[in-house]
Amino acid sequence: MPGEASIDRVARWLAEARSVVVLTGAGVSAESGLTTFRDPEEGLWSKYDPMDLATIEAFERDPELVTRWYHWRFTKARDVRPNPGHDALALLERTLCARMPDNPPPFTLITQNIDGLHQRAGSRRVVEIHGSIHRWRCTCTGYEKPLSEIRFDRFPVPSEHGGFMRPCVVWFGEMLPQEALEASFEALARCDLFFSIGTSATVYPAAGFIEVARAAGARTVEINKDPTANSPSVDVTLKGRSGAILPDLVHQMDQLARGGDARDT
Ligand code: BV8
Repeated sequence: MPGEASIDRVARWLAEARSVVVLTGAGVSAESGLTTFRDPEEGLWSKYDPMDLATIEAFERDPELVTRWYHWRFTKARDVRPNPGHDALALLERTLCARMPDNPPPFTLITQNIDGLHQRAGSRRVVEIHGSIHRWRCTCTGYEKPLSEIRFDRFPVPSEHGGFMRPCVVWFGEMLPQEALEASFEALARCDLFFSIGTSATVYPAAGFIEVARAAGARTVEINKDPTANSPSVDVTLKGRSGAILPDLVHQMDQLARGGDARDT
């Protein structure tokens, strides 16, 4: 865990902030039991690199393999639970939105994750910039269906229109959803506090969001168990597990907001 002084300093920033943007990556779901993009996969999938599978080329080359991978990732995400890091971010959203007017938006959660765990923890203001494994669409018509309506009795899954069903996720080389990009840049341009949590900051354009926030005058904080490309330039790095740091941080902010001293416990 990082030093109490660092957490207390960031808790004071949170208590003073008018508009907070949080960017999360696969590291936030790690403590729920989901492997990150750069940790080795388990078992059958250990010989594959997610960076190779998460591409339109891989799907066109071997739609069965890629469909099986996403079905395996979906079943993993379905069978795990949000962890205390997800819960703390949902509580932070509720606390800030209850305390402040909606303009500028008090809290925006931008996630690179497709697992839906933030929403299951109760987060509402979630921008899924890399899409969601819980929605699939026809490769011919683009017609979307919730995953609950997909029958995985054949791989790849045929669509009713002569194509296949694919997950509504953004593969490398594909454009991000325009609406999600616009929502992200609008929140970043107005924020005064930006968090990068559980992401290696290597995938663009998400990895560039911190610069947009900094240009808007925001203070920047990184929460990660390891150093990242962002570490040299953020204002504060809280080194450690997000599932441990976030609950403490939100608790300290709440203590301050109630007029107590951060470490009154
Ligand atoms: C695009 C969905 C237009 C699928 C994913 C500049 C601008 C724009 C694009 C590019 C550019 N330069 C290069 C590009 C192309 C490319 C890119 O960024 N490539 C990289 C490799 C250089 N970008 C794109 O293709 C994007 N498209 O911009 O279109 C375009 C296209 C081409 C060229 C120009 C423009 C689309 C990118 C989206 C790809 N889809 N996911 C799926 O999930 O299957 S990305 C994928 O990686 C996941 O979303 C994942 O979240 C994301 C990033 O990884 P992280 O989340 O950071 O996960 P990672 O494992 O890397 O790190 C985990 C971190 O957590 C680590 O630091 C670890 O230490 C930490 N951690 C672990 N446990 C914990 C923890 N921290 C705290 N607590 C813990 N307990």
